[in-house]
Amino acid sequence: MSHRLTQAQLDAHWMAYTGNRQFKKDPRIITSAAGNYYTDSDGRKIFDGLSGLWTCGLGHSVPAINEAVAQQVKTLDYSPAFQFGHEKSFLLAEQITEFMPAGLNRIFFTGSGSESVDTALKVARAYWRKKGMGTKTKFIGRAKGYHGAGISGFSVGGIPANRTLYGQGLESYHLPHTQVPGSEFSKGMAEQGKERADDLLNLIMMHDASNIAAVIVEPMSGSAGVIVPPQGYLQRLREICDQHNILLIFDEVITAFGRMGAKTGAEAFGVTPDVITMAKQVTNGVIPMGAVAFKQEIYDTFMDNGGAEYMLEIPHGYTYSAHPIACAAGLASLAEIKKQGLIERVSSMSPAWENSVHQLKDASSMITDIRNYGFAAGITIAPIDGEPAKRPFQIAMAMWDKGYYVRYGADTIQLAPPFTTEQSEIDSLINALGETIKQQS
Ligand code: PXG
Ligand code: PLP
Repeated sequence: MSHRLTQAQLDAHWMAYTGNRQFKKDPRIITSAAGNYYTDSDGRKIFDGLSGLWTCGLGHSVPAINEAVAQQVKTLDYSPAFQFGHEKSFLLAEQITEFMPAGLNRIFFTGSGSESVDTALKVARAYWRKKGMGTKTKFIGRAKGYHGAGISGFSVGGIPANRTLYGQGLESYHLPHTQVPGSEFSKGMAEQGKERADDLLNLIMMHDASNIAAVIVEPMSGSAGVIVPPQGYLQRLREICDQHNILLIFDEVITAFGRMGAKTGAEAFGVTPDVITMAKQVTNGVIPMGAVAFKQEIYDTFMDNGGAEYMLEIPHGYTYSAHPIACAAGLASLAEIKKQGLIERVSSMSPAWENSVHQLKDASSMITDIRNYGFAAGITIAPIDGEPAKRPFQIAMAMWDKGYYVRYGADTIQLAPPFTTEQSEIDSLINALGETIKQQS
């Protein structure tokens, strides 16, 4: 408790997705970060078991990114996002397309994952209208999906706690999630569950494809606790969307740029959507930035139907779209991922990661499921009656006290260490977590 904040200062900040009352009684204040570790206000070193919020795969305080940001602040701190450009946004757009599946080669910049989702959904509606199919306005999301905190994101999102307070959203319907009985403790992609994609046919029957603009799913659900797609599931969604002329959007805010041991979730799972949303890892979390990759035909539809050349093809964008400092951070971050070979590293280390996390099964009968892919894992903890979120909270707090930051959400503990993590760090993280869960039993 060596921080210097007064109660009034603590109270002044209404913190995001935080139990404010509990936090302000016992604040967890982080003072610095370097490599794979934070330092807190007591001077303790804490392993970053979630890479920030799935943001910092390169670890913290990466010299090349720091240098690029420092240079950019001194050279061009801001430049207007509308009707004027600066070179780095075009360079970064081209860099991003190198990470995207072939054909998704038109990049729109935003300030966050939530704005990326808003952008993808607005463009989907506008695209159909440009093609003379303006009735295609409804969206299909999925149970347990997370698509950010905007009105559009909570509408297509499928985590009940994120929806109950907010009344009506956009007209959206939801596919079932893919955690089917019998798939517990699957390593990587489960064999069961593909048939849940066929529920899309029921929704199409109910609403008609002429009223549906897009299906949006995370290729691997992150926030709800690392829900890996069953084998063949995403392929089936793609097939149905093609057959019914519905856009398929992959929300890759967590999965793009290496977390899956591939450039994208699309690449990892072998399915190419029409649109990919991204954020987080694009700047290694150093500066807020999001982006959306569109297949060229979508972009061309707007260009070909844009009216007079001086007119906007789409009235959409953000003050901070393609912010020069974010672009500088993005260029440095993506260059560093390539230079350090981190996607290959995650891919080659993920079998060892998988073995380590699945060893937790023996730690406690309270663990009812373990899921993994790339450098991500979700561990489901049997709930205390009526308080499903309590045990994960207690486990995460006990881990923090031991020097490990892990994420808790609903009934799960989530792990997503930096791409630079050593096997010895994985071992110590998993040992500490096993011990902690045992102690809570
Ligand atoms: N889509 C997906 C798939 C996400 O994971 C967003 C959109 C929204 O991004 P912004 O930048 O607006 O927050 C996200 C964000 C967690 C956690 O602990 C996950 C997110 C954010 C905070 C916590 O799982 N994902
Ligand atoms: N609200 C007001 C009053 C504004 O002037 C603007 C932008 O000019 C916005 C909201 C949107 O802000 P942003 O472009 O950062 O999303």
